[in-house]
Amino acid sequence: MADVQLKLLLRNKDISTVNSSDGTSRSLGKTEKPNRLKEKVNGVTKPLRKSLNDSLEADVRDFLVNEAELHTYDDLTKVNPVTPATVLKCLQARYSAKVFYTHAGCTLVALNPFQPIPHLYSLDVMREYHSAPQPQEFKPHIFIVAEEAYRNVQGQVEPMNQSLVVSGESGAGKTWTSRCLMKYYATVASSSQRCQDTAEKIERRVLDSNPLMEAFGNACTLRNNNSSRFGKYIQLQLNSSQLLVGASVQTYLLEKTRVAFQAPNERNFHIFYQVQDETTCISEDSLPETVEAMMNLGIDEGRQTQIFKILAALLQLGNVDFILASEEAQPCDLHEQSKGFLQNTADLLQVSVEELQSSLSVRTLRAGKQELVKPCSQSECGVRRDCLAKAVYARMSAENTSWCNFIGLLDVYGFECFLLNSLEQLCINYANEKLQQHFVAHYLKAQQEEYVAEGLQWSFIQYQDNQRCLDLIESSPCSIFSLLNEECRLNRAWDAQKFCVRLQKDLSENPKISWDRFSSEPHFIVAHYAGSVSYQIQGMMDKNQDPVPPELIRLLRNSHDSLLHSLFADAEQESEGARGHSKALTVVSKFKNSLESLMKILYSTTPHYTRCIKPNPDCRPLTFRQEEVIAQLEACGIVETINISAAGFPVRIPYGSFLQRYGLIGGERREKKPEAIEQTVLGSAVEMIPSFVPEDLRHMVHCGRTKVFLTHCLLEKLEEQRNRVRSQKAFCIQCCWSRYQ
Ligand code: AD9
Ligand code: MG
Repeated sequence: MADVQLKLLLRNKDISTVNSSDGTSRSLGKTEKPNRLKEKVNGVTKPLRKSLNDSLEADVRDFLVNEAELHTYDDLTKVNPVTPATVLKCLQARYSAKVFYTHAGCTLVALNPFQPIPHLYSLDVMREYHSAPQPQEFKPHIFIVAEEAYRNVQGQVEPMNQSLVVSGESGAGKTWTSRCLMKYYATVASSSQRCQDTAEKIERRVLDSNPLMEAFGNACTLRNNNSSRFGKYIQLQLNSSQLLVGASVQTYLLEKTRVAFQAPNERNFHIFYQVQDETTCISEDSLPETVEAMMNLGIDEGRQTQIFKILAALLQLGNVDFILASEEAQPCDLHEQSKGFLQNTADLLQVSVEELQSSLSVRTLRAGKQELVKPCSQSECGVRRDCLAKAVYARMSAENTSWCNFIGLLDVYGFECFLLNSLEQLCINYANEKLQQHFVAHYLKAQQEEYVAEGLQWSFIQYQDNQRCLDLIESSPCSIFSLLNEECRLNRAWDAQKFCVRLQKDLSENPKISWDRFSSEPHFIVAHYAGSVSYQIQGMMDKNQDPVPPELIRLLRNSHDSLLHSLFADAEQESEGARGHSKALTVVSKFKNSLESLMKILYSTTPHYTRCIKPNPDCRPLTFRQEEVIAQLEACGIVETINISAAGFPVRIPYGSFLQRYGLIGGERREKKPEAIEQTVLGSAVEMIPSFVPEDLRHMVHCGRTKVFLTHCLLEKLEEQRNRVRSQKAFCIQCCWSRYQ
């Protein structure tokens, strides 16, 4: 048995800043993805990557891959050899042939068609996949993943919970895919035998959670008209008869800053436009639908009225502006037009207008037993107003419950790298690092199984995953998160420059961090698995504390509205007053805790990964941009898995084909047809192959039960050798011929 040793080298891709010819550097542009960077050499911009077509020519050997048939490859790992270029070409060929799903080993790659493909998702198709004895034999489809999880959940010995992880960049199709999965389960896991009422209720509730969550958590952004501004993990509970009996949703990191601030040409959460009775930017999403969903989810009319009144209050609050006080040392005054808005806000929130105004404009300080009041500056008043809106919105839109024995759907934000990246991106990319670690562990297991099936012994050494990067971000006692939390605890004036120096002093031994020396603002760069990202330090502490002034908490707890009162009943620890106390949970601590519980759940389930790919940035139907796609394949880990497989023996050639092509190197006088060899090869090939391969290269080849496993390097060498032998032969023939002349 051959002993296969995998050595995986860490890729060093510190490319988040680009040195230009004048010696300065710049951060990544908004539309630049880490792997789409270009280098400037003598003022000329050249792609860093070898031209894709060049490498394609080199990689796609026609005896391994027939380009005309590329679109027929249902599994990217069967493209031979597996390289980023061949994989890309295969996906492009399939996309042109309007085939949108492709397996990549244990992962499903879903290309967004950006146009409705109704026949692909009809009830009939669902039933076909559901009733097939072997759905895997059907064309790749999200329903295969859905069905596999559905069959696994009952397990043969004991029930095994399943997780469907859907990832990809904004607009790639994650939410669309999650909805599709929920529709599938609502269809196949419902029973006609059950009491019609209950059954209908549960399936409806599952489906109705979508418009409701999207109304409160989605918004129109530059990259997606219906962009989810939160991560979500939906658990669909099945009973022992495989019927849907309940559902729950856990949400993560809602982008609540959007309530108070939207980038140019972006919008607030859909629900605000719905209650204003405006047309929303996505036609299918409207207030009547949201109301119906609420009804079906058991949110009665009384509660609905409370919710809409609070939303209306937030809309009114957004119009409240403060102006400088007429007398010094007095609290800021209200802008004349704002008085009515403030009154409306107070009425809708059912709080006293005086208390509302003072909690927005006056800070209470405690010195021992004494209370001092200090007027807030004009800008502080604005910050407090936004803080009130964000706190109320975040509390209202988060309702979490959980239980066990389920299929879980994770629709999670993908890796992000913008022109300016801050704490939000650090948290999102940290979550992606965690998921990537989980994915790689799972992928390696699947690889291991294939090697074992071919009779190769798997022992891999020196495999280094992204643990160093995770250590850098989250470990204690010394990581970016722990240092940031320490600053928050000390509660001293935040100095971004000093914090940068602290990071340099305490973390520089970790190779995953570096500094943007040419930037005027303090930054640090993290080398993530999907590329390097430069993070701006300025503003991080405020974002991490995210304190709600105690005056605002008091105000909301005193509200006569029972919903608002209950939402803030236990809000003490969010309050600014808790700063400096150990119980004050920072944003990163809360995020880390909830991510850790999510990871615990994921590790206890059987995962199924779906990677959604956005084939072009303009959401144009059936348009495939190679550069766009390869960057996403890198960011979602497909390239990483290709690299892992390349670190082993990615070229796999059946014995017959191997002898046909390289027979002449090993002393075979001519290249035979595979059928002719078929009978004899299995016995003799294993002995013959070493004679083809020089001694020092033998570790690059392994003989499995049905195939020869090779490294890329050996394949190149065999090709060279074959060409040499062939040209010698041609030379001999020429010599013979000239002798006869
Ligand atoms: V974001 O990270 O929440 O901004 P998503 O969730 O990845 O993003 P979404 O599912 O909202 O993207 O998809 C974007 C749009 O692509 C949808 O509104 C659809 O118009 C379109 N889409 C996505 N998948 C499909 C599909 N399988 N068939 C047709 C699709 N259209
Ligand atoms: Mg989404």
